[in-house]
Amino acid sequence: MSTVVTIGRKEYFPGIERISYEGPDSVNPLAFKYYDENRLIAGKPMKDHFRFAVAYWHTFCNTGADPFGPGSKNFPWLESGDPMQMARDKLDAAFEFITKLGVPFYCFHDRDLAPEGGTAAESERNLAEMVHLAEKKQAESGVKLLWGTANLFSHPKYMNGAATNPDFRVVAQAAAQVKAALEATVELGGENYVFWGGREGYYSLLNTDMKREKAHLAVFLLKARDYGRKIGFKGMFLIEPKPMEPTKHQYDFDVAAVVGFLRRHNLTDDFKINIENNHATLANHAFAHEIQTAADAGLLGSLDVNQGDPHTGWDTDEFLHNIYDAVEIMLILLQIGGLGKGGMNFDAKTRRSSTDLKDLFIAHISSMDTLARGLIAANALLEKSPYLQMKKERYAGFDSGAGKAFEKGKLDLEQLTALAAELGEPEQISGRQEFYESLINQFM
Ligand code: XLS
Ligand code: NI
Ligand code: NI
Repeated sequence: MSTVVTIGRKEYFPGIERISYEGPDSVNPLAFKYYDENRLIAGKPMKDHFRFAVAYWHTFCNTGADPFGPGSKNFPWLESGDPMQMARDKLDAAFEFITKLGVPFYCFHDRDLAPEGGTAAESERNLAEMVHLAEKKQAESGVKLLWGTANLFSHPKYMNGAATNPDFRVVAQAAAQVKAALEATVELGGENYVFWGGREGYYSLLNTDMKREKAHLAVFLLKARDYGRKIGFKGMFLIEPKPMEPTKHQYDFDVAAVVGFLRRHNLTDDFKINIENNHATLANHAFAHEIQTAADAGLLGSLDVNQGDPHTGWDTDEFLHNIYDAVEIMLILLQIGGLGKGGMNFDAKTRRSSTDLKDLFIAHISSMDTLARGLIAANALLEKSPYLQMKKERYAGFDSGAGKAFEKGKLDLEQLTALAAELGEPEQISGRQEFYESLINQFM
C-alpha cells in the first residue's frame, strides 16, 4: 500500500482521507464497494490484476476546455499563473490525490509534467527539473510510473504530424522530444513507454505520400527503440491504436493494423500494444475484441480504460462504468493470465460540468469498483459455470482424428472431399449465443 503524501505547499483535497474498502452495502461515495486491493481472486490480490494508473493529463491538467468553450474547472494547483510553479503545485496535488486514492501507478506526457519552454532546450530543462521532483515524490510514496510518453500532437509544429511530418526538420524535433521523454521515463523507473501517434496520419490523401510516411514512422520507432535500450530502458514500448481524431485517418488504426505493422518491421520483440476502449469504439470494435486480437498475436501490452458515449461519435473519454464490458474484458484477462507488466491507465476525464474536486475521486472509485465487479463476476463464471467447457466442446471435432489432422495442415482438399462424403451431412449444432449471454447476466 502506498503512503499518503501531502507534503506540499498545502493540502489540495482537504477532508478526504485515504479511500478505504467499505463493502457493497456502503453508501459512502468516497469508499470502495468492490475494489478490495488485497482480496485474492484466482490466487492473486485484486490490485495485481489491475495495476491501476492515474492519467496525469486528464486528472490534473484538463480543466474541461472543448471546441465550444474554455475550461470550467478551477483547479487550485493551477492558480499561481507561473508555468513552473503551476507544474510544481500540480505535482503536489497529483501525489496527494494518487496516494489518497491508493492507486499504485501514474502515467504522463512530458508536457503534462513540465511546461513547454520558448525553445527545445528550455523545455528539456523544465522537464529535467520536474523529473527530479517527481523522483522524490515516487520515493516518498511508493507510487510508480506505469508509462511515460511524449506529447507529439499539441504544439503547432506538429500540425502535419510528428514522425510522419513531410518536413524533415519537424521529424528531427520530434526525435529530440522523444529522446528527452525516454530519458525521463528511464530516470523515473517507468515500466513502459507509449507512442500514441495523434497526428501520425492524414486529413487528405491528395497531399499525402502514405507509403513514405509509414516508412518514416517505422524508422522513427526503430531508432527510439535503439536509444531506449542504449540508455537502459528494459520495459516495453507500446503503440496505442486509434483510428482517427484529430486526424481523419490515423496509421495505427486498430490492433490488427498495428500487429501487421509491427510484424512487417520486425518490431515485435520490443513493441506491444496499449489498447483504449474508446479508440476501439471509434474503430467499430469492442474493447474485448481488441484485447483478444492483441492477446492472440502475443502483443497485448497495457490498457487505457475508459468508455465512449454510444450516441456521440468522438473520443469522450468517460470513466468506465459499464459492468458488462468489465466482465467481458476480465474474462479474457483471467484466461490469458493477466496484463504482466502492463496495467490499467484511467485515460478518462470527468465531464466538463463535473466541477467539484471530489468528482475526481468519485470517478476513479466508480471505475475501480466497476472493474472489480467485472473481475469477481468473470472469475465466478470461469470457476462455477459451464462456460469454458461449453466453448471447448464447440471445437471438440478438432481435438482428435481427421479434425486434428486438418488443424495441423495435414489434409488437402481432395482428402477433405473424400471425408465430406464419408462423414455425410452434419446435423445442426446451436451456437447458443443467448445462453452465453445469460450466463454473464447470471454472474454479474
Ligand atoms: C488520446 C490518447 C492519449 C494517449 C497518450 O486520444 O488516448 O491520451 O493515451 O498519448
Ligand atoms: Ni489513451
Ligand atoms: Ni483516447
